[in-house]
Amino acid sequence: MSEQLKRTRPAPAPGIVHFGLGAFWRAFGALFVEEAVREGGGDWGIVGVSLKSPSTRDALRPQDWTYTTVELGPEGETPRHVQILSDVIVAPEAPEALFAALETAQLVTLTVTEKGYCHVPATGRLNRDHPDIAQDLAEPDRPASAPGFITRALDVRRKAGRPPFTVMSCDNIPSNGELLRGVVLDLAAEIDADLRDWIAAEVSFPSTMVDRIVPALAEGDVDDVAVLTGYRDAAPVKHEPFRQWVVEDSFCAPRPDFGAVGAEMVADVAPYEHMKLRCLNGAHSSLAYLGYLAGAETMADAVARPALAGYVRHLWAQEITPVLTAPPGVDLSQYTDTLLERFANPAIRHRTWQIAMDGSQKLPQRILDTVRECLDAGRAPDGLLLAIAAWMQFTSGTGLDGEAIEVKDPLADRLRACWEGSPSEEDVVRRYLALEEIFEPAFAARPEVVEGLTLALGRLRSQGAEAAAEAATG
Ligand code: CS2
Repeated sequence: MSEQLKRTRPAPAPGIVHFGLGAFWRAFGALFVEEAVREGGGDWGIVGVSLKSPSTRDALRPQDWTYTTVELGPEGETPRHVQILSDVIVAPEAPEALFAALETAQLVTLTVTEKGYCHVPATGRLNRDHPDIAQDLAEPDRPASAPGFITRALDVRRKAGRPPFTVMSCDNIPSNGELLRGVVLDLAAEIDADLRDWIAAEVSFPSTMVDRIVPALAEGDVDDVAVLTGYRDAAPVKHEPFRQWVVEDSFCAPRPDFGAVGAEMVADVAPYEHMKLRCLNGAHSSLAYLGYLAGAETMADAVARPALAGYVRHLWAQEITPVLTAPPGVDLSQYTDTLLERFANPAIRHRTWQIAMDGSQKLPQRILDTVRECLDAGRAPDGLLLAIAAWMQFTSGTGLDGEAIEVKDPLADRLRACWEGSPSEEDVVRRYLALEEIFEPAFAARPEVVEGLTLALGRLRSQGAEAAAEAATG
């Protein structure tokens, strides 16, 4: 039995509050912060916040909030003992501790996944029907959502006459800063018009593009890491070597020197976000649904199948990049070649099922924008329409051979209801397209969309995922 992992050096005094302490942030942003402190010093300890589950806090507490990351490179596994977290708070259990941290923070960062923004995916506006938002509005000083805590903490700073912190979203959403700003302003406007105006004038919400593949902890990881390091860590994280962080350089308060440790500080993140969301995440989601239905457990298994590798190459070359503007100095065909290599890394056991989760929140920015732009440009997005059809099949809760699928999605019940009463394929498609949270009515009404999806769903169900992928892209 190996020894328990323990802190070997003190954390810096806290300066950052991070919402959403999942595997991704611990293997990405936390490393940039730790490196920036190593280079330039500063009080940039991170207070990690979980909004719901206590599991990360409970795992990290006995190890003094430290943990191990393991980089899975071509030359083997490189462990690192990360010691930048100064505390972990489970918001509903200790709201006062969280407000105390937010009173002195300079920077608030978020990786709460798409659904954590409590917005309507098709419009980007605050979803007032969301149960957490209902709580934020009913009792603004006992909020439930990340935007609710941020709005409340900003109000406290305003009333105390103190300057605000910067609020930086690090989730896979286009214009994530602007989206978060809109949600916070909508929420603040309901609470107090002066608060709304103060936030609008004083607080920066930089947008960012984040990229590193970090699968969820898998069975066996804890034991593997104990063998590698000699220490028992209840919450290690494995990740690929690649990382890219593009940050809009717009901060209303001090920040660590991210630029000194490899982040690209730019004036406009939009071209980078579009490239990453459409090329990486769009391909990821497409391969997740088709791959899962074809029986591929991981992304590497999916791209090892010639039909699916050919399919994703076609998506990039014929559907996604022709309607994309490359960021300055980037060659999109090189970029997508690198993506295929990253997806194929067999050491990264990134499950298709994990990526398939929350599709209702992911599809608009990953796939639907490209489909619309292809149609406007007179290009046939048959491969992406097949991906949407595969998502419909996946969210029916039943695979192509009749096997049950566990569907995790905030709209899971409504998605499954589209299949009730043995409807025809065209009816299934029309029912899905009627979900306005996901599909804008003008998009859903396009005949090419209805016909293309009906054809794709029919092919998928009669020929199977791999043959349908070949037929759509051949
Ligand atoms: C993935 C992303 O789970 C998913 O939806 O597409 O987490 C992806 O691995 C990251 O965005 C890569 O940067």
